[in-house]
Amino acid sequence: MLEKIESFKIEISSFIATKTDEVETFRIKYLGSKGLVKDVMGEMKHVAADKKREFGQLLNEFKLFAEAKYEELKAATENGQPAAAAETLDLSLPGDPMRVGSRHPISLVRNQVVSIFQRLGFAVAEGPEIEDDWHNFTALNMPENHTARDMQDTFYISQNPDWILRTHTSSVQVREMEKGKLPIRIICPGRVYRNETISARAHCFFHQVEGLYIAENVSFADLKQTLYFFVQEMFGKDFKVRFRPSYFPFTEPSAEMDISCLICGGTGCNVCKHTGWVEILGCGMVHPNLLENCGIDSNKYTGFAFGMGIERITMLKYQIKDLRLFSENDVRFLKQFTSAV
Ligand code: 2U9
Repeated sequence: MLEKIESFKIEISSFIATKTDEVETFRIKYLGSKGLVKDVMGEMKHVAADKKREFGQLLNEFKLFAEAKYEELKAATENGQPAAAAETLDLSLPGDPMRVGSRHPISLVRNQVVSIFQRLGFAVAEGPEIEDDWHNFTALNMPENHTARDMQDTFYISQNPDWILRTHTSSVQVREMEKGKLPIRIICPGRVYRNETISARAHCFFHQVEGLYIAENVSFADLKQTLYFFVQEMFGKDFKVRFRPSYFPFTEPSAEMDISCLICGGTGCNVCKHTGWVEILGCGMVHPNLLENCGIDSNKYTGFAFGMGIERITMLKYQIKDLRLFSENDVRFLKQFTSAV
C-alpha cells in the first residue's frame, strides 16, 4: 500500500493542466467521491489495530498532498498559465548552454604585451596606484615646478599634499630600482590617472605598460631590437618601425616609435593622417640622474625604458574610435571580444 501511495504521489506531481476542465478531471480522478484518495482511505479497514494510527497519518498527508496540488492547478489555470509544466523534468532535453563571458579588450591586449616581453626575460612588477611625490615625480627628474605636477594634470588627495593618483607606472620602476638588485628587467602594467576632460580621445584614467632594462653595457641598439621584436610579435612580421627624436624628463636620448599604418600599410589614409605611420610608444635611455636618485652607479650601469598606452594599442588593433567604450560596460561592445588569452 505504501508503494502504491508513493506512485500516486509521483503521478499527481507530474499532472499538467492547461484548461479548467483538465483541473476538474484532476479533482474527479483524485478527490471526487469515487476518486483515488477515497479509495486509498477505504484501505484503512484492513489495517491492523496497532498500525492504524501510523497509517492514518500517512493517508492524511496523502490527502493534503492531492488537495494542495488541486489548489495549485486551479490557481495557475485561473491566471491563464499551464500549471505544473515547470515541474516536469524532461531528461532527454539538451542542457542549458553556459553563458561564458569574454575578456575585456584592455586585458586581452595587456596580456599579449606582457607575454611577449616575458618571453624576452622581463618579469612583471606592480606597485600602488596612490603614490607619493618622490616616486611619481621627483625621482623621475620632474622637479617641483614641472608642469605635469599641475592640479590641471594630476589628481591630488586632499588629506595629504604628498599623495597623488599615479600619472604613470614609472613609479613602479623607481621602487624596483630602489631595491638595488641588479640587473633589472621588468615590465609594469597598470592603471594610471590624469586630470583630463573625458572625450572620445581622452579619459581621466587609462592603462599603461612600461618596461625597464638596467644592466652593464645596455645600449640604444638593445632598445631598438627589443622593441622591433615586440612589434613583429604583436602586429606581424611585415610591420616596419621608425624612431623619431623626442623629449621625456626620465630618458636621454628619447624617442617616439612609429609603426607602418595598420590600415593602409604605409600608403597613407585617414588613420595615419596620410603619413603612412602611427605612433605606438615612447622610449629612451634611462637618464643618469634617475639611476643616481635610486642609488645606482651611472658610470657602471645603463638602461633603456619605454612606455605605451594600452588603450591606444587596442584602438589601433581593433579600430575602435571612442575611448569611452572601454569603461561604459556595454555588453554589445564587450561581447565582440572573445579569446583564450
Ligand atoms: C624609469 C625610467 C624611464 C618610461 C617611458 C615613455 C617614454 C612614454 C608614454 C607613452 C604613452 C606615456 O601612456 S603614455 O601617455 N610614455 O612615452 N615612457 S620612456 O621611462 C622610464 C620610466 C621609468 C625609472
